[in-house]
Amino acid sequence: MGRAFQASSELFRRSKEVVPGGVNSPVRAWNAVGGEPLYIARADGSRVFDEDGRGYIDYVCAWGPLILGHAPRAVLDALAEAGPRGTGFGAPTKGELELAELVSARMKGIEQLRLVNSGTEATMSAMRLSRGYTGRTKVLKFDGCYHGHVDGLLAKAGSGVESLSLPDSAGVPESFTGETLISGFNDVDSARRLIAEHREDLAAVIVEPVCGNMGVIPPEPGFLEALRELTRRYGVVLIFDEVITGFRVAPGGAQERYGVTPDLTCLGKVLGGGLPVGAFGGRRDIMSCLAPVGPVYQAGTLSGNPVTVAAGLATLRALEEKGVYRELEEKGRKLEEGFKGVLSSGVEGAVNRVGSMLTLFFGPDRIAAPEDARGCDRDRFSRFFHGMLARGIYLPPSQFEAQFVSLAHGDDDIAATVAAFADWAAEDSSRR
Ligand code: KE4
Repeated sequence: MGRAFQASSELFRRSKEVVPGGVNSPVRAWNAVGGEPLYIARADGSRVFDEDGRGYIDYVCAWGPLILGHAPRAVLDALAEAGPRGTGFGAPTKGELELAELVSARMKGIEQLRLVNSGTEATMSAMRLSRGYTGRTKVLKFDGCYHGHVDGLLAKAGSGVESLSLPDSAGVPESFTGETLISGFNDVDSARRLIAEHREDLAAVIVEPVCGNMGVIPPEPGFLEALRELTRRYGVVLIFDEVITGFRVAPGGAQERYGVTPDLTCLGKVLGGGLPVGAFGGRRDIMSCLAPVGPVYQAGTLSGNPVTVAAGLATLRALEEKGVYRELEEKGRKLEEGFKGVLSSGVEGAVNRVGSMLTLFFGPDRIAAPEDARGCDRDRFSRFFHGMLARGIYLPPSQFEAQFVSLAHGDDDIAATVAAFADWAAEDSSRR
C-alpha cells in the first residue's frame, strides 16, 4: 500500500502475528478485492476515518446495523445513561422486556422472543427449536443464502441442487450437513419438490426473504408466498432469517414488506444498534418448547445484556420517527438511479435494491438468482472497489455483499458517490 495507507498497513502486518489473517471476520481481509484492509479509527454519521486520517463515505455500515449512521446521538445518550448503571447482571431486566415487547409490536409473527448475541446464534437456535418442536430432523435452505457459521448450514449443493448437501467448510462432518437440503433461491418448483418429497422428516425451511449474501437479490413475486403455503400444508416451520432485513426494509422487516408471516424470525444487526446482538422469535406454541418452559435447551451468559439492549431500544425508537422509512427508501432510490444513470452510459451491469440495501453488479443486466450473481465480472468489481476507495467511497469489499444507506447519508453524499462512479467508469473504460 502507498504512503496514504501506511498506518493501516503497519497495523495489518502486526495483526497477522496474533489474529488469524489479521481479522476477526474473514470478509474484512479484503481477499475478494485484493489489497490490504483499512483500519478504521473512528466514524461519524455517514463517514468512517482510517488510521491515516482519511475520511470516506461509508456503505458498509458495519454490515447493516448502523441504519441511523455512525455514533448517532440517540444511541450515544442511551449508552451514557445505561453504562454507569452496570454493564451486565446475568439477570432479567426491564430493558430486555421492553425490547421484546417493541419487537413483538413491530413483527406480528413474533409472539415471543429470545435474545442472543449474534445472528449465527439466532439461526442455530431457531433450527434446534424447529427440530424439537416437530420431532423431525431435516432443514431446507437456499443456494446463495447465508445464515451465519452454523455447522449444519455451512452446506453446499451435492451432485445436484436437489440432493443432500455436502459440507462447505473444513471441520464440518458430512453427518452434520446430511440433514440439510438445498433448493434454488426463487425456484418455486425446486422447493415444492423437495418439501413434498421430504415432508415426513422436514423440520424447517430457512430463507433470507431478501437474499443479501450474494449481493441483493429480491424474492420474485410469489416465491415467499409459495414457501408459506407449502410449509403450512406439511406442518414445516418456516423461518425468515431477517438478520439483515429486520427493521431495514420496513418497520416490521421483510415479513411486513412482502406480507408473508413466518413461524419463526431470526434477527440481529439493527436490533443492537451496532452492539453484539441476535434474537429469534415467533409463534408462542413453538417458542414455549424452549428451556426453561420446554425441552429444547438454549442459553447465553450475555443474552439481553443491558448496554446492548439500551443501544437497541434507542435505535428502534429512533426508527419510529414519522417518515423515516420513506426517507430511507428515497435515499436508496436516489443512489440506485444514480448508479443506473452511469450504467446506461455503456457500463455493463445491473442494480438490485430493496429499500436502503442495494448492490451494483458488473456484467449481467439481470440478477434474479444466485447463479446470475456468480456470472458477474468480479475483476471489474475489484477495480471498482479500489477506484471508489481512491475517490473517498468505502464499499463492502465483495461483489456478493449488500451496500447499506443510512439516515445519515445526505444528498451530497449520494451525489458524490455517483460522481465518483462516473469518474471511475470513464477511467476504467478508457483502459479496456
Ligand atoms: P452474525 O453471526 O455475523 O451476527 O450473523 C450471521 C448472519 C445471519 N444471517 C444473515 C442473513 C447474515 O447476513 C449474517 C451475517 N452477515 C454477514 C455479511 N453478509 C456479516 C459480515 C461478516 O461475516 O463479517
